[in-house]
Amino acid sequence: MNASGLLTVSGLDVRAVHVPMRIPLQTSSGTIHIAPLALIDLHTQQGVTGHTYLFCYTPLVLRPVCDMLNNLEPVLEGMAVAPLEIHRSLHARFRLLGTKGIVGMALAGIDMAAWDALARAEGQPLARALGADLLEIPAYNSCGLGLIGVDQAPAEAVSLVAAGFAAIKVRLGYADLRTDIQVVRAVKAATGDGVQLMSDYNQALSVPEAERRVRVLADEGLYWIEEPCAAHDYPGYARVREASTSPVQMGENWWGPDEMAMCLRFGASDLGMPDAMKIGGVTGWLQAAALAEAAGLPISTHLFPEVGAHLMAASPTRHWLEFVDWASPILAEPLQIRNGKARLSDAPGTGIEWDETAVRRYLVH
Ligand code: SMN
Ligand code: MG
Repeated sequence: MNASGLLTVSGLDVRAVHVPMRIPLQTSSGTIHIAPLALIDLHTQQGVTGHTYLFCYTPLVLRPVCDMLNNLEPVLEGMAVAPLEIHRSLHARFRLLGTKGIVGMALAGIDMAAWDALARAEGQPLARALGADLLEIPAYNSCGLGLIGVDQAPAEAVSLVAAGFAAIKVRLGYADLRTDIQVVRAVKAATGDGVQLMSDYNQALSVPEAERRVRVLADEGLYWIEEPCAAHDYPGYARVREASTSPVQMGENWWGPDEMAMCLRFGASDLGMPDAMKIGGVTGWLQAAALAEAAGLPISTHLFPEVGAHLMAASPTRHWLEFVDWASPILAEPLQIRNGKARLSDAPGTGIEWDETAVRRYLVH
């Protein structure tokens, strides 16, 4: 312990892996076959190590994110593991450049690893270290159901439900609205009434086209319609929301709680789904969760289900956990889902431990 009784950072280990995805995901902005992950180990002088990973979306960004993290190692060495203070000082250091993109990803990784170390040092799961309890969090299966067309979507939907889920998400944004509707109907017919169907456009539409499609989709029983148009067009979203009787969902592209606050100011969405990385790690999430409570906004997670389950437990307006299994092949204890709910274990921290054999298999040199 240092003079203030906190852990002290002694170093960072950063590794790059390409983890093959069981089901490739075809979205309106391209197909993802592998998960490019930056694995972070934050070491402390006291022997406690915090673990986390960053999902880098494209292999083109994986190495730069790892370089950024390695560049930050000397800055972190000797710092107390006080995540709020690390957050403050690193954000101050990058004030002139800003903290979106690669910088923001690296800062969020450091934050998540620091919180993991802190909870481990207390011998507590992260949820408990945040003052929450080990709850069961309702989860939807998001591991597929990309833009694979009306012939393939129903069978893939059935397989996602068969994995033990009562909610799944279908990607939309086909060239014409007719195909969107055909796919939604085919998936609903195949999975039955008991299954909730979320939908995601991944920003594919113009505002007028989104207004047109959400009006027609009103009777299709979609649980939510996610990111119909460009993520930062909050006035545009307010118009789409006005046109839609289905709840509008967005938030995976909020870079920090200030962008979320701006979205709320425009009344742009019915629901929110911050991304643990883009929102600023655990520290950014807690700020977002407070904003959500004040605004009465139900919030769900985006990717990162391992840390996300703990964050949901600590979120007063928790809604749904997005389940993806993209990191599972490199984890010693992947997150367990039973009866459609994520079960937080009492393992310390986020519960992330590497399966070192698998990590070596997927290492990018
Ligand atoms: C998504 C996000 C990141 C990668 C692939 C797909 C999608 C989601 O927007 O919300 O799951
Ligand atoms: Mg999405």
